[in-house]
Amino acid sequence: MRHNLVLSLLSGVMLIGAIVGENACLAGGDGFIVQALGDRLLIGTGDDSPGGQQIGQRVFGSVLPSSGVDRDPSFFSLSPAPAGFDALPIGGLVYWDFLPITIDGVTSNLFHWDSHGIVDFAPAEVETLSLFNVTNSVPATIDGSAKAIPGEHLGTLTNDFLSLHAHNFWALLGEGGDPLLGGGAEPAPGVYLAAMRLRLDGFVSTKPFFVALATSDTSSSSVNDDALPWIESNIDDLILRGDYNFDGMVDAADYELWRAQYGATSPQPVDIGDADGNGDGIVNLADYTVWRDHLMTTTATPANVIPTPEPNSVAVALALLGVFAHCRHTRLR
Ligand SMILES: [Ca+2]
Ligand SMILES: [Ca+2]
Repeated sequence: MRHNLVLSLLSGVMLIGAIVGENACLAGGDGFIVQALGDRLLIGTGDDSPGGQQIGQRVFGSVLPSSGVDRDPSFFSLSPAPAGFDALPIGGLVYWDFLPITIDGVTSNLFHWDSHGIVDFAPAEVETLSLFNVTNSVPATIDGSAKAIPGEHLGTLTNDFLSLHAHNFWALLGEGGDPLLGGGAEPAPGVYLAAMRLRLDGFVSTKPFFVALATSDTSSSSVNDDALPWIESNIDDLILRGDYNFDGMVDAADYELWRAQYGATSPQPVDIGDADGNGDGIVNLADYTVWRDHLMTTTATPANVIPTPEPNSVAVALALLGVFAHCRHTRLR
């Protein structure tokens, strides 16, 4: 059944739908807007009407159709940009990544809440959530594991008013489902939570943003009145800070990655890891501080060996100060 649905939907992919929507943070047809502010990408929600954007908004919810397959929420960018923001460069390729979320010490790239009682997200056990690439032919899929999943090519920026207009398909599938072939069991009812970021060469990636997609039998009030406020209230704690290799632990391996990436500028490939812990676009001393401050504060596997950073780590960091200053100078020219 889903196979046919996917194919029929794919055949209609060239149809350009209007971006219509309700308020940000509400289930509905709003899209994700991405704009720049200087060298940073910012994510938001809204539509393409004058003043219809809430840039900086990072939480979005939507109820999926019964097929579990939908080409909304979409992604778009405006040129000229909304007041106070910048347009993105024509020809630029926008990518996404799925990031792991940590809740109550458990890390997973896809959480589920059955929408009953208090909000209580737990890792999805058998379900998968996919988002397809620009041609709707290649999916990136999260399955509840504690991994970052590199996304695909979301879209290319054009010189249109809608300089990015991507209606890539989402597919929420139950056990045995295949994003390309469909099938499988129905996913457990409720709300599914994923974290993403968008990246574009030459720009600092967006801050993580959170997508709550609910099965069709979930009430919109469970999404709007329960799940989204819960996500908003926990937004700064859902991504484990200092976990540069995205394995759910803040340990010596993250320090090693920080060392290896020192001086690198965003965006870093998520499949290798990204040590820009403070999100300023360069892997620098401030990111060492982030790592140190969050070292083992939360772990998915507390029994793991307590990390033992090299005794000279601080000295190494301080020794790099000279390099740091040079990088800053070079970067600002
Ligand atoms: Ca780690
Ligand atoms: Ca940094």
